[in-house]
Amino acid sequence: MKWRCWLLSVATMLLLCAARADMENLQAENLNLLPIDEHHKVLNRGMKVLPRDCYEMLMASSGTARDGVYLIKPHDSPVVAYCAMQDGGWTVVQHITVNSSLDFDRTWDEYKKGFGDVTGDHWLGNEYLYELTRGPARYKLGVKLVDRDAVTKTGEYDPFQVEDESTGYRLRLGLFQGSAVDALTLDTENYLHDNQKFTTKDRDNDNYFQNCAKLEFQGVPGGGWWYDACAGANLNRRNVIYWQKDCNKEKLCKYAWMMVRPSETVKVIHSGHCKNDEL
Ligand SMILES: [Ca+2]
Repeated sequence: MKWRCWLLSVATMLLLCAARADMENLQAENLNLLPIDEHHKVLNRGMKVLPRDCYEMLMASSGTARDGVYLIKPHDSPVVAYCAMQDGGWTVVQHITVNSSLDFDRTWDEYKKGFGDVTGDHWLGNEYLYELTRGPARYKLGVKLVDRDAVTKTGEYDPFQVEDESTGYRLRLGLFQGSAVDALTLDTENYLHDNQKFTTKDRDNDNYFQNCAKLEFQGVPGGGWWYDACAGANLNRRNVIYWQKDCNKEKLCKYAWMMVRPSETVKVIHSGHCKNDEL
């Protein structure tokens, strides 16, 4: 009996040590975006040369990588991020659920380094948006909106760049295409988000006489965004996901995602047996 107890405790200790060593191996600059009990969810832990983004990870896996949390290395430091692999290797940089328990009313530094949980509602961080989109590869922004009837609309801006902190993480957007209506580069509401600096409750870079990030709707402030004076779209207001015509006070949306991917990606064409008249 004593032996059995001893063996059991040794086995337990070994297991604990192994688990701890495993945890210690997980190094990422933004581990605050992944609770410790979710560290096991990182799908490419132990990978020697980390991919720059989710698309590179998908390519490294010959297209077999599944959706989930990965370590990527957009610049000098590893970062945890959620990869939407089934949609083509997108690196998710924002996700919000309407009336989320996650507070999006945050400071400049919180928006800089990110907050939330990469497996759920979160903002990956302006610094990582800058690192991902700084080049040399050109990037595009994907937006996915799901309304309360589960109708999904999408849009892409190509190219997409967030400039560095000294410019106020200025937003640069190219041409739009998608099933949603462009709400960032059109000024139909007299608000133009393209080329704006980022504004938070403690750093007012917008074009309004007050701070747009502090303006409340039903008691909830706008949160950080590339405000004009103020918004034709804002995916960081917790109680109303706002995307001009597609998501607003009357037409409630339930979820939104923002994702990035290199823009010069080759579309895989599944070559079947084509009849001549189809060619
Ligand atoms: Ca202002």
